[in-house]
Parts: sequence; C-alpha cells; structure tokens
Amino acid sequence: MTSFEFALLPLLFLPLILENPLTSAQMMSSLVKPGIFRHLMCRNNMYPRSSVLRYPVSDEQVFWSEPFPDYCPPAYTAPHIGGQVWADPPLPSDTFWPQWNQLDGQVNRESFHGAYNVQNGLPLNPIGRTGLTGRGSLGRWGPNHAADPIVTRWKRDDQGAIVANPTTGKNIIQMVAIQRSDNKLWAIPGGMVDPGENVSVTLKREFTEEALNFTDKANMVERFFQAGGVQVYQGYVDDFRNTDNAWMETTALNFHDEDGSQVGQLELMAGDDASNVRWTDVDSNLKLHANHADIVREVVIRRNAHW
Ligand code: RP5
Repeated sequence: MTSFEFALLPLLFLPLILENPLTSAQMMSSLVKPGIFRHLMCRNNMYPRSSVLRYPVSDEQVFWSEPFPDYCPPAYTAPHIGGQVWADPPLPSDTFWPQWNQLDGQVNRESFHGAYNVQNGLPLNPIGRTGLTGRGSLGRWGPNHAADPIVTRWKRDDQGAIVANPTTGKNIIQMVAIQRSDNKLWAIPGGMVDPGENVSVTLKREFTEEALNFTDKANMVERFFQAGGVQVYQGYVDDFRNTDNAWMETTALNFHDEDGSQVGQLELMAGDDASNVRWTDVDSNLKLHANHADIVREVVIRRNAHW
C-alpha cells in the first residue's frame, strides 16, 4: 500500500463513524464531567415559581470536595408535587425506602455519571452544590430522567437548494425548537421518561405532543422516528430546577431529515407545555434552556454543519 492510499484509509470508515453513535464515555466527556463541569443555571438565583433564594455558591464552591463549612442551603420542595403519581413521597419516611443507584422497581435511580453519594439518607447531586436542598419542583429524589429529540433538516432556499454560510462554507442546519411555557426559553422539545418507558417512546411522544400537537401525518412521523436517531448525549442537564438532592439527566438523540421530505415538511404546532414552536437556524449564537445548546452542538459536529 502506498503512503497516499494509507492516508486515505480513514475515509473508508467515514460512513461508519457518521452512522454510529459515539460511545457514552466519549459523549459525556465532551460535555459534562463531574469534578470538571460546574453547573450555572441552578446556582445563585431564585428557585423557579417560588420565593426561595438559593444559598450563594461561587464557582470555587461547587464541588463537594471543596470545604464549605458555612454552607447552609434552604430546603424546598414545591407544594404542588405532593401526592402526584409521577413524584416520590417525601423523605425521610418510615414507609418509603428508595433503592439508590439502581433500577428501583420501574423507576430508574441510576445516574449516567456512575454511583452518586447518599448523605443522611438523601442522594447528592453528582456535579455539586446548588444552594438548595429538597426536590424543588422535580418529582424524583436523585436523577430525574428525560429524553430530548433533536429533529433537524438542512436550511434550503426557495429553489430547494441547501444554504451554506458564506464565511465557513458549511451547510446551515435547522432544528425544531419549542418555547417552554415555564421559563419562556427556547429548548429541545424534550420530556420526562415515564417509569418503565423505553426512551424511544418518550422521544416520539414528546416531539409529537410539544411540536406537532395534532397531525394527520402520524404514520409518516412514526416511520421517521422508527428509522432511528443517532444518540449524541447522555448525562446531566444544567437545569434551573436542579437541587442538591434532585437533578435532571437526559438521553438526546438526533433525528435528521436529510432531504427535507419528511418531518422537515410538516406544519409545526405548539402543544402540551410549549407556548411556541419553530424551525431555528443553528449556529454559535443559539441560546437555549439549560445546556441544550451544548447538546445541539454535538449534532453540528457530527453533521459537519455550520456553527
Ligand atoms: C430538560 O427539561 C430536559 O433536557 C428536557 O428537555 C426537559 C424535561 O422536563 P419537562 O420539559 O418535562 O419539564 O432538563
């Protein structure tokens, strides 16, 4: 084999690299790593839909390994989650004994970041301090598992030609974004995984409920999702609802309509807990809820799109 042929070898594997998900270790390492990543959205602010102020936590005080003797966070669990079927009972309790770090009946209490610590009977946020104990408005103690469908297509002009950015020369990718009713921020149309539910079911359900509301093209949508997505991230979400004892984790998959003939053609309609929905150009100016923009960036890298 000549050195020129040898240099071309990686190209042979390119289709494989593009079609196969990264290993979960690779995916997590690129975004959120306990001991390195410092959450931002769940610190130094008022807890959403409450008058509870989080105890101040500086960048240096996030990790549990850093001594913080004065740390005295308030406890808060939103009254409206009491008695909900999707929520755990309060802790401590004589009758409720969650099985941490494992599948607990139908409820997945495992974290994508390995075993989390449990202190005084309560699970500890694997990233660090948030300035608040309790569950806030999250249903589960420990990880609250969500799924995020990143539905994309290429931006096209009136003639149907793909539009590239003049500076980078790379094609512009568009995603379906919803505006969340709770914080008014644009976001991936994700949602919570029900106990025992397969993530693929959650992904399609959430997208249909939040971005399509009603569609007479249900079969096409079904086929689009069944064709499979590419997993781009699995791990912690820097969600504004996180606390020291309850936090969001997600599995995010990219469903790409390459020729724009499927979901790329559908009329979007906000439903469920979304107040707006639209196709959004994706680039480095993208501002989304939590760390969703970082997750979407993984799609951009995989698709070699403009950023
Ligand atoms: C985010 O909140 C997740 O990434 C997901 O998009 C969403 C799930 O919560 P709900 O939209 O159901 O409130 O942290």
